[in-house]
This record gives sequence, structure tokens and C-alpha cells, in this order.
Amino acid sequence: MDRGALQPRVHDVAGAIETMETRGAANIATATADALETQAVESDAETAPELLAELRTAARFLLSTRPTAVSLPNACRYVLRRATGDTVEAVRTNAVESAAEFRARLETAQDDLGRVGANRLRDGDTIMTHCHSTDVLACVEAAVEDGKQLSAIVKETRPRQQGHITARELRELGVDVTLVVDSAARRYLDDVDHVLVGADAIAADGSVVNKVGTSGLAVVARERGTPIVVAAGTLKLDPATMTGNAVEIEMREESEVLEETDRETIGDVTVENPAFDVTPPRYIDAIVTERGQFPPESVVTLMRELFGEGPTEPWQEP
Ligand code: RUB
Repeated sequence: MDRGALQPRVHDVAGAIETMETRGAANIATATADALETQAVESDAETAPELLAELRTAARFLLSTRPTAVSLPNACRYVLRRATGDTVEAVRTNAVESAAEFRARLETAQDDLGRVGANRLRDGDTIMTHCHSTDVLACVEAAVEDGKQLSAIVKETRPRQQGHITARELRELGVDVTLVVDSAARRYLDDVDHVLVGADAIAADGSVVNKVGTSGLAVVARERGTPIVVAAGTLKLDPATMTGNAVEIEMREESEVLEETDRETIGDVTVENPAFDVTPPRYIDAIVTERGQFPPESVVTLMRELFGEGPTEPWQEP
């Protein structure tokens, strides 16, 4: 891949996504749209085909950073499919406008799904969270705006402890927070009214890919009879799964699990660090989107309606 013509900002955004300075599916999508827009604005391309080729290269580069969150390819699909034209100016204008439109739609979608999710929450409810999801926070924020008092059991979410971010943001919303280690979840589920998690990708069969530990939580919650609600804008629907492709699960570095000094003490063991896991649809009660709430098995209908463009990806060379 010739990355020579890529703007420094594209490298910065890709680096920030790769190192997880920018993380969480929605934030990754916004940063991707920003990067493509910057490439269009700052490019020295002299012809429309040249600029289009640069945008495709930028998209492929961004796509190579983290494999699981489908919001990244969906942001590329949105911008690249609309960044067309016969002149550099036309492509540039369309790229800028589509990136802005994408960001605005994402924000509106989060507000709308927040209101849908808030309808499920009653005054005095306790939720349990896993990882950090801006879609989940949108539901809680809307419920709080409706005057509902909520409590939360927040799983710390090993190995990177994104639960700490959730705990802080929930406190800022005035929610009572109890932070627990991941393995304590079952003990607290009897006190919980809803497990509320986000998603990195939703497959055509309604399976939900989210931070590792979500599937175990869902199984235990089902055993306890606690509803499992996934807050996820339609940006999380993975159209590639309609043609049978599986969602790739990102494997991260072992240093997130085992520090160098502990590694020396323990000796020769294999360390595996999957960042995400797959929760089958039978464990999920509802998927809350900006288009309403859906049983997981029915999201494929929504997926067909929103992503019916066909199998060719806009970052592939023609
Ligand atoms: C974050 C994570 C979040 C989803 C949804 O994983 O699994 O639950 O991305 O987030 P990581 P949002 O920290 O590895 O990126 O609702 O903000 O899109």
C-alpha cells in the first residue's frame, strides 16, 4: 500500500486507534470520518481519480488498525460511497459534506437510541455495565434527564479496565456506582434490573460482538433471569455478515495481561488476550437502536434495508 500521499493527520488517527488512545466503536467511527475528511481537504492531488485513490488508500490504512469494531468500515463506507465527482473540487466537497453528515447522524442516532433505551429503565432501577459504551451512557443520560434515579454495578473490565471510565461518567450523571471485579458479577446480578452493554459489531444472525466478558455475563444474567439489553446504533450492524463472513476477533498483546516481571516468575506459559467475544442471540433480550428496539433475530431486516448496496467495498481498487 503506497501511503506516501497520506496526510499526517491520517497517520495520527490510525496510530491513536491502534494504541487505543481513541477507543470505543462510536469514537473510532468519528475519528475515521475526520481522517478521511482531512485527506480530502489537505491533499495535493491534481485529478479526481488521484484523490479518489488516496481516499481508498487512507480507508484501507485505517481499516488495518483494529479489526473488530464494524463502525470503522461503516464510516469508510459512508464517506467513500458519497465522495464522488469528476473534479478534485467535487470529490473534496462531497467528502467533507459526507463526513460532516456522518458525524451529525451518529450524534442524532445516539440521542434517539438513548431515549429508546431510557424507556426501558424505571425510577430506582439498578443496571450492570461491562466496558465503556457511549451508546449505553446515552440511555442512562436520557433516563436521568427524565428524572429517574439509577444505580449501577460497574464491572471493571479486565485487562484494560475501561469500567473505570464508565464509573466516572456515570458519577458525573449522578448515578450511584458500585465498582466490582469482573468475576464478582454473578453475586450482584440478583440486585440488577438490566444488564446494559454496548456493541462493536452485530452480525446478521443477531449475535453481538462486544468487549470480552460480555458473553459470560449474558449467560449468567440469563440464568438469573436478568434482562440483557444491547445499546447499539445501526452503525454497529455488520453488512459483511449477510454474506457469511465472520466478525474477526482482535487478539491483543500479552503485556496487557501479564507484566514482564510476572512473566519471568511464571515461566513458559502461553498468554491469550482476545479483546472481544460473541454473545449468541438467544441470550439477548433486546437491541436498542435509533430506529427502535429489536429482538436480535430481526436485525437482519434492518441490515438489508440500510446496507443493501451489494458486496463491492468502496475501498477496493476498481
Ligand atoms: C469498547 C467496547 C464498547 C463498544 C461500544 O472496546 O467494547 O462496548 O465499542 O462502544 P475497546 P460505543 O475499548 O476495546 O474499543 O457504544 O461507545 O460505540
